[in-house]
Parts: sequence; C-alpha cells; structure tokens
Amino acid sequence: RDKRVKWFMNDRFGMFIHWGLYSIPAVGEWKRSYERISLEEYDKYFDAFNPVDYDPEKWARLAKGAGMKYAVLTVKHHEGFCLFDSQYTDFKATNTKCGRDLVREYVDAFRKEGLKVGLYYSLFDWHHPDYHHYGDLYHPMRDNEEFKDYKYDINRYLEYMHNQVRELCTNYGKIDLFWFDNSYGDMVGEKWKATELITMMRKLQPEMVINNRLECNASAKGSIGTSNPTVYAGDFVAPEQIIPPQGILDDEGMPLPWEASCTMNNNWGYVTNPNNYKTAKCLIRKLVECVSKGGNFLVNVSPDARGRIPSQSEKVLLEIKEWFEENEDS
Ligand code: JFZ
Repeated sequence: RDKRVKWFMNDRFGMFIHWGLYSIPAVGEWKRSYERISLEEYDKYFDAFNPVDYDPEKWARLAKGAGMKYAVLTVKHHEGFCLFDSQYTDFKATNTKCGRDLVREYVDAFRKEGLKVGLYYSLFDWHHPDYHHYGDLYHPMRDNEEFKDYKYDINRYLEYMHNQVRELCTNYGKIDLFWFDNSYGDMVGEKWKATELITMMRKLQPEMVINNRLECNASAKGSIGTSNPTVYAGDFVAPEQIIPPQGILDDEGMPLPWEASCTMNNNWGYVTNPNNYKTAKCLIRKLVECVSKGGNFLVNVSPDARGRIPSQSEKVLLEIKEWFEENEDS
C-alpha cells in the first residue's frame, strides 16, 4: 500500500464529478429512487441525453487551475447508466444521441493536463434486473412485501459488475484511482465477491489506489487499520462531508491515508436551484484542515445536462486558483 498511495498522499486535492442522466431532471442523483420512477419512464432521460457542451479539457483546466491534482468521475452512478462504452449493457452513452465514449474523452483530457485520473463506480445498480436494490425505495428489496416474489440472481449482477470493472481497468490505459460506492447493511465485502474482484484489479492496475467502500460504508474504516486487513480493505478511508476531527489512525495510532469528499452545495448531482453554496474561503479552510490532519480533499462539481460545470462552481474554483497564486511563494 505504501508505494501505491505515495502520489495520493502528496496530491491532496481533487475534483469529484457527478454526472449522468440524473443531470437532466436536475434534482439530484437519487431522483429515480426518491420518486419511485419506473425503468420505462426513466428511459426518457436516456432518449434525451445529449451533452453538446461536453468539453472535458475545459473541466481539466479548471481543476488544474484550482490546484487540484486528480479527478474522480462517476462512470456509473446508482441509476446504472454508463458514461463508458461497455459491451455488457445497452444503457450507455454510446447508445444515446451523443454516441461517444465519454469516459475515454475524460481520461484523455485530464491526462493531457497532467492530472491523475480516477473512476467512481457504483455498486448499487437500479437498472440491472438482477441487482436486488438494497437501500432503494422503489425496487425489489429485502423485507419489502410488494416484491417478495421477485426473483433476482445476484450472481448474474456480480458477473456484470466484475466484467465492467475489468473493462474499466483494461480499456483506458493507466487508471490512478478507483472509487467504489458503496457497501450497505450486510451487503459488504465478500457479498460483492470482493477478494476475486480486487485480485483481478490489482493484476490489471497494480499501482491503482482503491477506496475502502467494498468493505464498508462512508462512516466506517473497515479492516484497513488493523494488523490483519482483508484483501479488499482498500488503500484509503473515504469519509463523506465530515472531516474527521483527529484525522484517521490505524489501531496502532499511526496515520492512515484518507480522503474526505464534499459537495459544493447541497447536492452531488446537478440541481437547477442549488442552495448553501460553499465559498472559496470555506473550501480552502477545509482543504487546509484535511491536509493538516493527513488527509485528502475531494470537492464535487455537478455538470448540467449539456455538460457544463455550473458558473457558480466555476467562480469558486477560480477564486481558489487566485488564492493559490497569491500564496505561491510565501
Ligand atoms: C453515496 C451516494 O449515494 C451519493 O449519491 C454520492 O455519490 C456519494 C458520494 O456517495 O452517498 C453515501 C454513501 C454512503 C454514506 C452516505 C452517503 N454513508 O455510508 O454514510
């Protein structure tokens, strides 16, 4: 792990990018679940998806300007829509009006700016017929009377998931970081066939840093800090929104790699009327707090349906850029 996380513990600041079909209705990425929307109805966003302003080089320049050293893009969020050209599904960007592999363009653009490249991949999948919809309101799930006779085959979903992770680790050159989201309830670790999955990933991308969410959720640490971590313990702890007051230590009191992710406003996915936008000052303070406690800081932006990072986020990032420039050699 020490070798893998070397860059990660040096490049403390990153850009999180939540982008998918949910950017169209613009009320956040949990829309389908919250509003109990059927697959057929949700397809209208698939039919409409056409991000004519998608220009990942612009995103990359913005991130780089703000002092960010890496990025993490939602290549598949809970809705199941793939921004990449996967041979295992039709529910992908290449089959929409835009007809392109958006992940390829993202990877190329961020590389070109010298940034490290990360992929977020959701373990939940509300689109796959064999995903059993833990933590989801509408769909078949444990203990839900309405769906007690629904037959799903989780192994078929796991095969799909493993196949897609293999594609992502094979088709895009070197990937620096992989962000799983997330284990839930008793759906943890081996329920994802995690040993097999991680072993495959380590073989394909031996230097890739992986978060700990195959093993646990955002508020937990997992076995990473113990003397006997599992194969799938991951390389860093991934708390969310809250910066751990004491940083994160292992059982011996030694610092562990961690990364706090944080929204710029009240949502991860694009919303038309965001509230509680954080100021540049607030984000800089959080960044400094993370770094001073041995952690990383991943700040989210939410591109809209056309592929544009909202101007308010852009403004904040440009202010952070100015702050870096003012403080460069002091
Ligand atoms: C998850 C996603 O559901 C969300 O849409 C977003 O992508 C975020 C980065 O990750 O949200 C979580 C995951 C785990 C917890 C809370 C929110 N948790 O364990 O407390």
